Amino acid sequence: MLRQLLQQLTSKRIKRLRSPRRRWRGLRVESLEERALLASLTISITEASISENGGVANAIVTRDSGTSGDLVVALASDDKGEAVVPLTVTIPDGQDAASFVITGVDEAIVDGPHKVTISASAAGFDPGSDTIDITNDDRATLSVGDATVMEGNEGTTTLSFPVTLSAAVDVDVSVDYIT
Ligand SMILES: [Ca+2]
Ligand SMILES: [Ca+2]
Repeated sequence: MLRQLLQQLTSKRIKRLRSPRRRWRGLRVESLEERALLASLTISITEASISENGGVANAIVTRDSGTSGDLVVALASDDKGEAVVPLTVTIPDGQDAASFVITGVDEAIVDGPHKVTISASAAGFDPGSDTIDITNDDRATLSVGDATVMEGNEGTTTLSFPVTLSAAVDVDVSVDYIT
């Protein structure tokens, strides 16, 4: 009886010892496959923000797959009305990175800072991205026009004053006034 029990226990223990090893072998294969798929691109933009009017930022795109061969990387801005980048940049053979510039796009609208995402992609690589704020350089002035009304003989009469802005504004504007 005791011998049988010991045999059962030993056999269970051997199974337990073998089973994790089998799983571990499986895990090692999966891990290597995943690692092979994880080549990726990263973008690093030096400046946190630039002006829409003449602002230029420097950026670097890096690959983590070694330095062998030219790699043509496609670049994109998610808001070409605020910032543009070259269509492509090439990481040369023997290098793991290449630099490019981001250029602000000027317009005449009074707007707040816009966050723009710059992304890099290439076949066989996970894409990379970074963001930059494009700041506004436009101003608008308020003006209040004249109003006239006949005074009448009694009661109250409404006077309407036109309030205008000298330039287009991309945000709501509230105006305080006193009479
Ligand atoms: Ca402007
Ligand atoms: Ca603007």
